[in-house]
Amino acid sequence: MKRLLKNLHTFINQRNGFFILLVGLFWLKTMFAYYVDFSLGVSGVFQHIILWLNPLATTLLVFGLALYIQRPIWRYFGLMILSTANTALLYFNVIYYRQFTDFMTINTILGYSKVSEGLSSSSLALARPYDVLYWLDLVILVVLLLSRLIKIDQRPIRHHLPFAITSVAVLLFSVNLTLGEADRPQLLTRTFDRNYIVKYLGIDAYTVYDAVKTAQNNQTRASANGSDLANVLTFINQHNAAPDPDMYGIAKGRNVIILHLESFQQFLIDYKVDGQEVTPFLNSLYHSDQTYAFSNFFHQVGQGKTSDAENMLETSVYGLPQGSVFTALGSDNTFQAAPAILQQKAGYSSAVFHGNVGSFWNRDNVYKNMGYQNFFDASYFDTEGDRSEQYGLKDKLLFRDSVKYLEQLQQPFYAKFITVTNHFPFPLDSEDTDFPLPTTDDKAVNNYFATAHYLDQSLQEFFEYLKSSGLYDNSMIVLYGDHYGLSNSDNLSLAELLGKSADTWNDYDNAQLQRVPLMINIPGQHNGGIQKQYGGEIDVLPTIEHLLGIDNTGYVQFGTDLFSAQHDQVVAFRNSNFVTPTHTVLDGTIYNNDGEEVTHPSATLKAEIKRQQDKVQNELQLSDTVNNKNLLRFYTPIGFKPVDPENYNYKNDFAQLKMTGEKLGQLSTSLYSKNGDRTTSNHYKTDAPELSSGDDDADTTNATSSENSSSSQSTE
Ligand code: GP9
Ligand code: MN
Repeated sequence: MKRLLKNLHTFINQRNGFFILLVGLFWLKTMFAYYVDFSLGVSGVFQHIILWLNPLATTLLVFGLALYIQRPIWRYFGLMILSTANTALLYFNVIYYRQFTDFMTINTILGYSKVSEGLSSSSLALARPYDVLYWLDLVILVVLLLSRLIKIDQRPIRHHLPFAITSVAVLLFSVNLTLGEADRPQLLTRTFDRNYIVKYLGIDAYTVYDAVKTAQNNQTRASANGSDLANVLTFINQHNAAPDPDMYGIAKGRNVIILHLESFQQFLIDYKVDGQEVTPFLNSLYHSDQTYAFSNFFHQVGQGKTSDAENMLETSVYGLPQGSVFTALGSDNTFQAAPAILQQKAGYSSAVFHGNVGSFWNRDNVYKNMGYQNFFDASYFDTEGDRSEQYGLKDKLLFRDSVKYLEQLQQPFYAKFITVTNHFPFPLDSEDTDFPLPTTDDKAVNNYFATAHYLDQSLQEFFEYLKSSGLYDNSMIVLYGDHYGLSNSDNLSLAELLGKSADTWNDYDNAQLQRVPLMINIPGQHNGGIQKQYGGEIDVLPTIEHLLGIDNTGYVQFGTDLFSAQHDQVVAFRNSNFVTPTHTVLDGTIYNNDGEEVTHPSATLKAEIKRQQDKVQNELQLSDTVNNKNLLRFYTPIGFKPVDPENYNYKNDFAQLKMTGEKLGQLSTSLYSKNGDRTTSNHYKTDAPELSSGDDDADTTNATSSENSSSSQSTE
């Protein structure tokens, strides 16, 4: 033992030993933070290996910089400074994470961010006794150095050593990045979640990545000038589409419930497997005369998938050509979005219900900028064990467990439910399904029908609750599929199920499969039915506004009301391809809508297609300018008040809603108040097997989790 200590002492007294000690200690602290303070959702051996590896590469790289310093005393000093700075970065992120369940961005660190409040004096309240562990090693080392128990090794460093260490670090980092990309393709291009970058690449790499992105964004924003906005406004004015007077305001004053159907494609509607309807409930809704059901409605997302769909629905502005506008720009951009518009123009309250972590797609920040008053993310639900699948709480439970929050919203409300169970590769516990699967050679294709069926059942249960609780009759329910579930390569296996052949399957077929449902259910209306006009996600907001009797002139919205006589039926895909009621144009190739390629278009057709192609390109490019240059910060439509994200804090929404209801007393319009201050949860009937297997008292868990967070809540 004594010998071991002596050896250790000798080792530390050598310059290389001291370096290795510092790197090792920092690695340990990072591991501690990963496993104790952060919840990174690490699963499987492979992800653990990446996690263990990732601090090594960057720590070697950063600490290795000190080795380039020639004078020993300064080299040691440099090492200690770098180690302290890196510990500070790690520790501040730990504190920040305890408050926001997210990592600090450069804008938060510099205090520029509008949404993510930085660390304040109240953050001290978030410190824990064991935090000493983050700093203890540095204190001990300084004492040992000052008291010369550790001596500064005066020997010069061999000149190739720093270079060798940097090279090893770069190599390690490349391995790390490759492993990360293998486990999570498009990790950096799509940037799903800050949690993911930290999980795969570590805090240091994440911070540098965020700094580079921020600098690029700031540069683009700084280049914005007057003519950018003028071009956008000219386009918007030219594309103004007046409402159909018969439809305008038919849903005025109703609650709006948006049901975001994950990965749900139109072909599922009325589709049967073994003679059994996949989505009997949605089919009945689709064919109801109380539903305006669109049969030629397309998703228009890019790499931002769900977040792009959300962005279009909320703002009628497109996503970006690469990456997600939510994660790339959403923390700081100015939005003029549905929750704020509805609140300001018609007194709506607002909420999102989603069973995944709030940081995914940067929703926790973006929603504040959009003016969402409440965001019930995974922290408000019991998501333990078999209650969750991949991206969070299973749909049946999401709907069921949201009711206690939903009933507290002041009416009219604008409430959005984002489902997740029907997500690629569509796994589902056997207890949740007995649906017969097709037997193609693609497992994802087969499973898709079971998760879609499950989603359908969850919607039926929710609708039954809406009816029995009384919410249904004064609501408008908008259901839409966010994007494809099966990719173009899966479509080759899907082809046979659609009565086609993989051999003749082509781009045209892929494009037609980008149809997703849009159904607007307005109980009590009886002139609904299947709507054949062509449209896309960009058109939903203007349509909803007009149905609610809200005038949207002057707003920067790229879509047009689907019911308007002037509605533009050219549907742009994010890659500039487009579909019209007569043609489909893919990378310049023209197809008629029977799927035949038009090899010799007439001069008139050619000119028409060119005009449409130019318009699509111009529209997408203008939308990109709005996003990239954050143009809406310079433009506020008349009668609109810019959103102040600092008004929102999603930590104790439940308690706040209850308080609002109590304060309003007789004037409270929440369902809960209308029900004589009693919950309507008992109206909810579900066959979710997760509830019978164990604890089905969602009330206890949810109440505890939200009340816990409210007590640790220190801002506002
Ligand atoms: C996760 C969910 C999925 O929260 O919305 O996003 P997607 O992978 O479909 O973009
Ligand atoms: Mn999605």
